[in-house]
Amino acid sequence: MKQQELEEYLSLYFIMGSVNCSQDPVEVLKQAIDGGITLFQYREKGEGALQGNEKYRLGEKLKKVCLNAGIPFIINDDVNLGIALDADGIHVGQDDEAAHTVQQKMGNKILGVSTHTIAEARKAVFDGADYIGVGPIFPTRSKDDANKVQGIQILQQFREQQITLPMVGIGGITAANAKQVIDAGANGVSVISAIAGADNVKQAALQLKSKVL
Ligand code: 3NM
Repeated sequence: MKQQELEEYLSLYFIMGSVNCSQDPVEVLKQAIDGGITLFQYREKGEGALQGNEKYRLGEKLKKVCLNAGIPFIINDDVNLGIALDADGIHVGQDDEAAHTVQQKMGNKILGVSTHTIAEARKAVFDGADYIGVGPIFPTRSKDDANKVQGIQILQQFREQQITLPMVGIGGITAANAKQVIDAGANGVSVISAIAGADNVKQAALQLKSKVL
C-alpha cells in the first residue's frame, strides 16, 4: 500500500473490543462504518476481555464486516490471531512483541507501533513500521497503563524532528479536540470511547469525521 493511501485509511481510526461496547460489538462496528470510520482495530484487552476461541470468533465476525465495507482490519498485539484471521495488519505497543519480529512473521501487512518518545518513534521507523500511534494526547480512561498525557505538542515535535511516517494521535480524542490533533501534524485520530461509548455510534463517528477531513 502506498503511503498516501495508508494516510487516508488512518484518518478516522476506530479501535474497540467487547469491553468497550455497551451493545453488540458487531452492531457498534457496523454503525461506526456507517458514520465514516476509515480503519478498524480489534483490541480485545482489559478486565473481562474474551479469551481463546471466543476472542477468535468475535474477531472473525468483525473482520467480515470490515471486508464487506472495504476498510482495513487490524489486530492489536496478538500476532497469531492476526495470522489466523488473515488480518490486514498488526498494531503493537512498546511492551508487546518487537516490531521487527512481527514484521518477519506477518510478511506484507500493515505494521503499526505505539510510541511516546522521539526515541521510540525513531526505533519504529528503523523496525519498518508503516505508521505510528502517538499518545496519550489527552487524558484517557480506556487504557489502565497509559503513559503521562503529552498534549498535541508531541505531534508537532515529531514532525519538527523529521518523523515523516504516517501518524495518528490517540488518547482522549473527541469531536471537540480532533481538529487540534490534525492541525498539529497527525494524519488521523484514533479513538475508542468517543465512538464505542457513544449513545448514538453513527452520529459520533459522523461528528468526528467532519473534523478530520
Ligand atoms: N493507547 P480513548 S491511549 C489504546 O497512549 C490506547 O498509546 C494509548 O482510548 C496510548 O479514545 C489509548 O477512549 C486509549 O481515550 C484510547
